[in-house]
Amino acid sequence: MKKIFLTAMTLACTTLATNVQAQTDKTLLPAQQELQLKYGADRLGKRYDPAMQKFRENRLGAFVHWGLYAIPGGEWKGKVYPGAAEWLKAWAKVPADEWLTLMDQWNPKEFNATEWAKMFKKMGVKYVKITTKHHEGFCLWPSKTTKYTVANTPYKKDLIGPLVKALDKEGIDVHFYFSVMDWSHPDYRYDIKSEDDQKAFLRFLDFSEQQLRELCTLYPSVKDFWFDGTWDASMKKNGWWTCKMERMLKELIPGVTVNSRLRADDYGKRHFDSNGHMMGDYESAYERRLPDPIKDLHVTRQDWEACMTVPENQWGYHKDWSISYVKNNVEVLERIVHAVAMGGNQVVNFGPQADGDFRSEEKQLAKYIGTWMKENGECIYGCDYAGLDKQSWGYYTKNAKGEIYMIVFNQPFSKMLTVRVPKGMKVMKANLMNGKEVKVVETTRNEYNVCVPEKTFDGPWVIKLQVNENEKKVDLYREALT
Ligand code: H76
Repeated sequence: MKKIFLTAMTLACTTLATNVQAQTDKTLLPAQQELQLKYGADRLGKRYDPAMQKFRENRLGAFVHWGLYAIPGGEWKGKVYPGAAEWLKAWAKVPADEWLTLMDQWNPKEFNATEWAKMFKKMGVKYVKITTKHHEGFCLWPSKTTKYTVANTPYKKDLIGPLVKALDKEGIDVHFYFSVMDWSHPDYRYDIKSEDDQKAFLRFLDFSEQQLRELCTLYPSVKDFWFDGTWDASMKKNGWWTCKMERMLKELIPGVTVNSRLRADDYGKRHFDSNGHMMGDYESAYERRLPDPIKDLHVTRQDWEACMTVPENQWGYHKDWSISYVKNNVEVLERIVHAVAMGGNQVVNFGPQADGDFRSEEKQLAKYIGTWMKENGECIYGCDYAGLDKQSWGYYTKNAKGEIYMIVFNQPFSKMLTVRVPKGMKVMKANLMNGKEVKVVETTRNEYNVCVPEKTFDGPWVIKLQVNENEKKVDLYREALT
C-alpha cells in the first residue's frame, strides 16, 4: 500500500525523503485514498540533511522589519494609527505613488552593518531574518526589476549586501523575508476574476521570480527564504507557482530552507496540502502565538518556527510603543523557551528606526537575552522536546545527549518542583547551571521532587537532570515475558 503511494509521489515530485512520517495525524487520509496532487508536498516527513539540521539546531533567531514605514513610524498627516506600523499605508489609505515618495527621505545615516551583526551576536541569535521587501514593495537591495529600491534614494547604497557580509562574518545565518504581495506593482491582483486579471498576475509572478533569482545570484550565502503575503485568492489559484519557486530556490541555493507559508496546492490549500502533508520545510503559521504545550503536542513531530513581536503587533518601527502592551524581558524569554520545549524555533522581531539605529528598548532586550543565553544557552541551542508532561513551574528541553533541562519561570511556594517521568525512567541527579547539585527526592512511582535552591535567581533559572532510561528496556523486556 505504502509502496504504491510512494511510487505515485516519486512521479509527482523531484525529491523524496526516506523518512516517512505523518505530519498532522488527524488530517491524514489512508495512503490509498490520497488525492493525486501536482503541487502538493514535495516530501513526506522531516528533512535530515545538514542544512536543515543547522536550521533546527539554531533555535533562536531575530527578525528585522525595515522599510519606508520606519520613516512615518505609525503617524500619517498628524494622526497616529495604532495598527501595525508596516501596514500604515493601508490604515491611512495612502495611494501607492504617494507612499513611495517616502523614498526621497530614505537616508539611514546611522546604519552600520557591523554594529547590527555585533548586537545580534551578543544577543545569542544564530540567524537573522531580514525583510528584503515588505508589502509596500520597496526593495532594500538595488534590484534591476523595479525603480522602488534603495538605489533610487538619497542613501543610494545596497543594505542587504553589507548585512549579509557582516552577519556571515559573525557566523550568523542570513534568512530572507520576501513578501509576494506587493502594493507598488500595477499587475498585482488580490483575486483573479477575468482573463485579464490572470494575464496581469502572470506578469507579476514573473516579476517576483526575477526578484528571487536576483537575490540568489547577488547573495548566494543566504540560508532560508521566508515568504509572506501569500494569502490572497490570486495566489491560491496559482499554487503551481509556489511549488515552482520552492524548487527553483532549492536548485539555485543548495540546502536552502523555505517556510510553509509560501505554498498553496492544486486546490489552493495552504501550508499543508489537501492530503494533510506539510509543504515547504517548516511550519510558519505560529505568528505572535505558540502551540499549546499540552494540547498541541503534534507539532513536536514536525519542524516549525514561530515569530513574535515585542509590542502587541508592531513589526516595523512605531514611534509610540505606549499604545499597546509591551512584553517584558522574561515574557520574551518564556516564548523562546516555550517554542524550544515543543521542538520549534523562535524569532524575536526588531523594527529599526529610519536612521538605521535601534530604539533603546530593543537594544536593552537584546542585551538581556544575550546575558541569559550566555549563561543558560545550552538548554536552547540544539535542544528539543523532552517528552515529559508539562508542569506549572515552567518547561523542559532535552539536548542531543538526552540530558533534560528544567527551565523554571514560576517558583512554587512549596520550594519543590514536581517532575513526572515515564515508566522506567529514573532521575539520577540534578544540577544548577553553575554546577551546584540540588536535592532530588523520589516521592511516588514515576514522580520526583526537585528542591528549589536556597538562594534563587533574579530571572528564570535552569536545572539540568541526569536521567537513566536503562530501566525502561528492562521493563519492556519484563512486559514482553509476561
Ligand atoms: C500580516 C502580516 C505580516 N506578517 C508579519 C510577519 C509581518 O511582516 C506583518 O506585517
